[in-house]
Amino acid sequence: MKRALITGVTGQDGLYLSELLISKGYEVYGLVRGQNNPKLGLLAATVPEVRVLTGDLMDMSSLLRALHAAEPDEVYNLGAISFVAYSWENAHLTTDVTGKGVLNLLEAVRLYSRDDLTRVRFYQASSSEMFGKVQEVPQRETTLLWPRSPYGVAKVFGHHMTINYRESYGLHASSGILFNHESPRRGPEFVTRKVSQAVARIRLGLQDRIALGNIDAKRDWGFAGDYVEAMWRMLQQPHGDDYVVATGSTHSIRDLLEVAFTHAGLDDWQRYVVQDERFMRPAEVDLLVGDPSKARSVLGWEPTVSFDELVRMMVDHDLIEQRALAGV
Ligand code: GDR
Repeated sequence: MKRALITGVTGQDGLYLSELLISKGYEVYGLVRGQNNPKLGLLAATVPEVRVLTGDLMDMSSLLRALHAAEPDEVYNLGAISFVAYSWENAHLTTDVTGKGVLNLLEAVRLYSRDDLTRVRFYQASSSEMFGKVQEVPQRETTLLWPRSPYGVAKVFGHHMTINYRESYGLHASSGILFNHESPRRGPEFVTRKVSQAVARIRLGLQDRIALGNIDAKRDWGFAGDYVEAMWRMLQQPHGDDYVVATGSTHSIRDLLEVAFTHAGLDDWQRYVVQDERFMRPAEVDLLVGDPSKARSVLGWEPTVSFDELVRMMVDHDLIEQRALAGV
């Protein structure tokens, strides 16, 4: 039986990846931060098989302890401060967790593995935010990185550190450059879920308007359940490498609004949307679209959910959830 250790196990991707690995017969250990973490209940309700270990990406000795407890074959580093807008207000903390946290975990894996660095395979959750002010369209593994947020800068550090551990020590380390990936489990601070929840509430008469920032930005949005499959496939290869994981199509937030409102039976989304300066970013990433051909050819990976299907899935979920919450 293979064993895996996942950081960020209570997040959207951590939950999907845990389910995937458990369905493949893995013993899954999840690193959870802090005392009485409120997300523990969600984890226990969704994937009760996960064995919880306590630790923090900023505390290397806790990572070493977790590695000794889990004795993993595979380590997936999904833990991060992941909300881009928040990273300007908390640049140091984002750098420590999202950037230096990767180094702490890589170093803990190296120390734990001692003289046999083939013992553990490592996955780093890198991000399309690293492309920022894009230097090439579509973005691929070799595109020059130009991050536009403290979060993006921290992810670039983690990405290069992962490559450095692969090249310096021969660690089986892979970096998945994942473009935006969403689901009904997405946090409500991210734009897709913010829209799907608002649309459901407007449809049910619980809310009148939604306030957004820049609705002209374009993203390559895929389904998170598909993307964790790509993570796992990376660690099954003979060598570590870097892969773009994306759908290859891009849509604006206007497109997202159009599909979401229409699906809920509401015409003319402009009536419900107001622009609010509070949601504008100091520097925006205008256009992201990935080229997933390497993931397709090497990993045999394909996305299975289209943009429209994804948005409809999220609106359907939120209509049920909001109806239940409001008792209507
Ligand atoms: P992103 O996701 O920053 O791409 O990072 P997010 O959904 O937050 O923003 C996408 C785009 O929507 C615009 N936008 C708004 N965004 C939010 N959150 N709220 C709003 O009201 C709003 N209005 C407009 C943003 O300006 C942006 O252009 C996500 C995160 O999951 C990262 O952790 C991950 O690395 C990348 O995706 C890939």
